[in-house]
Amino acid sequence: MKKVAFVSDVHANLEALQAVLAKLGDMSIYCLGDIVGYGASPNEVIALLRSRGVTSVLGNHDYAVITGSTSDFNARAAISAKWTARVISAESEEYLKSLPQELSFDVEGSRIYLTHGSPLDHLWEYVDPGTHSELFDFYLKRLSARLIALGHTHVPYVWKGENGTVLNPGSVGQPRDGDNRSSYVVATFENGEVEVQEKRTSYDIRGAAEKIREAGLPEEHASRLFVGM
Ligand SMILES: [Mn+2]
Repeated sequence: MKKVAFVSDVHANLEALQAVLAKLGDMSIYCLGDIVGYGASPNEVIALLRSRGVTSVLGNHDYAVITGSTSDFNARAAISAKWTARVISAESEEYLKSLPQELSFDVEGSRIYLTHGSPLDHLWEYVDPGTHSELFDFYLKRLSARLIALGHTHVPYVWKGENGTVLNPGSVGQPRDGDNRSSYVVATFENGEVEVQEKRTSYDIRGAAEKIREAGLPEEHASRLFVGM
């Protein structure tokens, strides 16, 4: 039996990441990208993920920071990406540049596949069960995976079909499902079966929002944390 945690969309929110990591003990942790962007603590979040040994894929906000390409972003997201590119250390930038866009590996004999957006468009495509569930069995078969974990939408779900499980752990640093607590999942692998638990934990939203305001980042990035949207 092995327990694995999936987190995503930390978005430079150190207070949220600290709260989630405190719940996970020494569990293996995988991150589905968007480590930076929106929030005010990119270097601290990268350092914490690295020191905790978290394995991550690249998200579209991480990509924007390392390439300077923000043409696909709205104005407020672009401001944050440019700010992040200015304040990020050389070491943090090297780390983001080292991240793959997809990753697969085995846990207890079950194949896991990770990417930020979708298996067909790693950085940008938004996937949710409402629009994509007919594709989920196709993804699972094509990737020979028992579990696919995706990020990007900041809305958690767990979908189970005959061929396996597709999930999104939601967002650690900027939840958008109306619940302001950090979202993540814990998957238990045993005898070829996967059981997934959706988790929430509250964190110091006030502290994270204050840092965003002090950094002069758009007010909306701070105020939305309180409502979880
Ligand atoms: Mn994101």
